[in-house]
Amino acid sequence: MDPRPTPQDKFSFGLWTVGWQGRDPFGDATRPPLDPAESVRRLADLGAWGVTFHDDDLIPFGASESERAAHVGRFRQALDETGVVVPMATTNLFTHPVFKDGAFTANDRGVRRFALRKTMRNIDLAAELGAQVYVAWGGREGAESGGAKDVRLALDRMKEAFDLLADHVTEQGYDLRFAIEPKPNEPRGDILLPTVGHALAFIERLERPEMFGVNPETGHEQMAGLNFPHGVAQALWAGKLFHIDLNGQSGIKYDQDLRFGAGDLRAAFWLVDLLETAGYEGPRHFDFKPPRTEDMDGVWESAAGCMRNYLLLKERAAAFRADPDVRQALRDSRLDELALPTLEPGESAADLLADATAFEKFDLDGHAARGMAFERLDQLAMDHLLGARG
Ligand SMILES: [Mn+2]
Repeated sequence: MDPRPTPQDKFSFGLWTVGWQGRDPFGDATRPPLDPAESVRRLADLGAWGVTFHDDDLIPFGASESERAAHVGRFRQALDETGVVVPMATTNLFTHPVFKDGAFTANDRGVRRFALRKTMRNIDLAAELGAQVYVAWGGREGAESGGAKDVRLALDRMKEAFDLLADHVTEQGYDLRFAIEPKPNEPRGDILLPTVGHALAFIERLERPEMFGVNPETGHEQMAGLNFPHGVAQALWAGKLFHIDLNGQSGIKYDQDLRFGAGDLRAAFWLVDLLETAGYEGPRHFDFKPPRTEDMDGVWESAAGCMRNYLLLKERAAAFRADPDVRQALRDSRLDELALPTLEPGESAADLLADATAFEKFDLDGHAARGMAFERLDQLAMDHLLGARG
């Protein structure tokens, strides 16, 4: 009952998570800056496998070439010392005032060109550091008022940007794929590609759709009132779960970025059950913010808690799946039947139309009267989640 994270668990953290100083729209920083090399060492001590970054987390915006090289060198040294890997990187296209109206979809064409250059520059660094996923979160791609953004044109510009970036990665021969991160709002009033579903549909319009997947974040889908495990399941079904951002959120409100397992614990249980049973092999990446009430001890406690909660839920989910009573309950709820194709092999529409048992002789009342036994199944899940079984 005391799981310890190891690199095999593939837990990764953004530098901006443990490094968040606690600045929010109403208050100043409550914690000192954290050196990226120190973050790498502390995360390695806790059992993390990977670390991820925005360009500006590692290299302050506007740094000279020599400063840039020094920052990257110090980071690389910490990676080499600890064996921590860089599975993913991303671009900060939201902090600097120049991005106030977005980056790839800013109305100002010069800003769009600058944003592409900034992104391409960091893609080169990401590839150099061995990243295989490049996340794109368009936090400022959106609007507060209807006339301010022509959404159809903005999507043209978004497509243009991603097509160009995919060309760049292909031409350079990088082993890198993109993961688009949806979010419904915050910081913009309404953000483009607000949910996993919007992003999946958008990807199919790109020139190289095979290079694009999604990076769903727990809290982002839950801010829209959506079922996070369902969104992730659809991404898996589409072969598009390239990366995932795990955190906690308590319902429809501002983006809380709580540690994983906090907030909607039941959704976290079903999510871990899904990832572990679906054979997802990518990083388990935590994109959370240690609350600004915490000092540095609280920050590391919070980071350790993300991994601990994942591992505890993984144990609970495995016990649930292995329980003979659960297996019976799954059959009683006819989950095995859902796995059967609705038509017989080779059966056509005409064959179905000719099958009287499917309609004319179908036992409508019998099927309507039969309960699904889902409450028994769900209570078994609750018993496992609460540690009352197995
Ligand atoms: Mn978030």
